[in-house]
Amino acid sequence: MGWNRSEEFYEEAQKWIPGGVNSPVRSARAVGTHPIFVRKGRGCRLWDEDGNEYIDYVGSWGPLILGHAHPLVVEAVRKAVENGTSYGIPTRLEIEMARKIVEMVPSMEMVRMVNSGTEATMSAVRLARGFTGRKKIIKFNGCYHGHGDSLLVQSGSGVMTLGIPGSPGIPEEIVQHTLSLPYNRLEDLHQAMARIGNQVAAVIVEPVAANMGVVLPHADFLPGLRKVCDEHGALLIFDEVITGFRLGPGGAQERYGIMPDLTCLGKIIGGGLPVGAYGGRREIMQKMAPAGDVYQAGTLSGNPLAMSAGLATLEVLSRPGVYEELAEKTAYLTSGLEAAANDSGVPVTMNVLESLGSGFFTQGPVVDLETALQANTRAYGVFFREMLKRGIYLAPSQFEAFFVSLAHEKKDLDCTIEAAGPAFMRVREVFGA
Ligand code: HOZ
Repeated sequence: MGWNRSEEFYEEAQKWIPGGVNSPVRSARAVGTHPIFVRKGRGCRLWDEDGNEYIDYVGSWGPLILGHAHPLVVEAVRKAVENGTSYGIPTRLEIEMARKIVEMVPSMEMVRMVNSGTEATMSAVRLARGFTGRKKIIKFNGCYHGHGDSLLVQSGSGVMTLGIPGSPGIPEEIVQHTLSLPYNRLEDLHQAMARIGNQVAAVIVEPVAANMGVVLPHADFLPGLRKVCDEHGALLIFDEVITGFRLGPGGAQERYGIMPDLTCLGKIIGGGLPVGAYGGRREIMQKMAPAGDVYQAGTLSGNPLAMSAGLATLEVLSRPGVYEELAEKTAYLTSGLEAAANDSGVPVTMNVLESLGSGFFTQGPVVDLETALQANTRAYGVFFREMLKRGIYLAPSQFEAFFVSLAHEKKDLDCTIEAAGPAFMRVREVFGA
């Protein structure tokens, strides 16, 4: 397998685009190589500019739960584009999308469409502040809620991968209102709330963290958040940009039976087109302009192509049995990978839920940022490169998730498990057991 063309494109890209990529997580620096440049995707497969073929476990970082270029999504977008790409005037597609989301996500009574997950979380935070009249926000270390100023504190995803603690350019006056606490540790939250509870507008959390690798909530964590928010009059915001429609039709909130006040969505609801959404209790959402006085806007919000792709995706996800199929496929893959890791003697901790997972190169357990950071990132880098050579495309960072789609078939999963054997062995040769 050669990557001459990708190398050339990467060199060229760096002349015109900072770091050669339009989002830091796409850089493969953390895994000791350069990005591949993609030419096309179909089903669970990708082809790069050198003609190499890969089984893809990134799926555009989560949206492609049906796989690349699903025929129903392609058809829906094709039909929509023939009527124009954007109007900046309401369409009935937006009502259909809002109705569908409200039907599927238990806590959401109203929803506002935006263009990215970052926009969704930024807007939800503004709304929480506007609704409560308070300034402070509590988040959790290793959770990533996009790159809005208030939330880029002790963040996961690219910030964690690159080892950037915060970011220059964000004024101290803004982040002084954000407190970041350890994930899964309710005692710390209780202590903080005892001090500043009456100033806290919202507690925002990834109900299943997926931006420090995948970290599952302890049984008492989400109920504890709900309780403490109620006690102190703060809103609870679930960032379900990754988990929404991924862990089941109603996301993490349905799975764990905890109703947040506001929910942020993105990724899957756009079927691979740029999208985000936030919504929740009617009483809170009615604060948004023009119904209320909290302002947020967007030229392309509710874009007809994104709505069409998203609706086609949600239609498929409403069919009986799809989540069972996704879970079965993922369980099959996970047990195969675990067996391959065990055979090689390399310690790997698999944190997996439904079709979302991570394999940490550490003995584990991985329950928060501190334990995630125990992972041997250089070992992951070796594993990533060995898998890439064998035609398996994983996230180019230890601290991201893998995503299984409906398009992954048993033969693809078998191929992946087969590739993992020698890849783990190579990790063992380099690092020992
Ligand atoms: N949120 C994703 C990473 N965990 C991908 C978005 C990005 O490009 O940062």
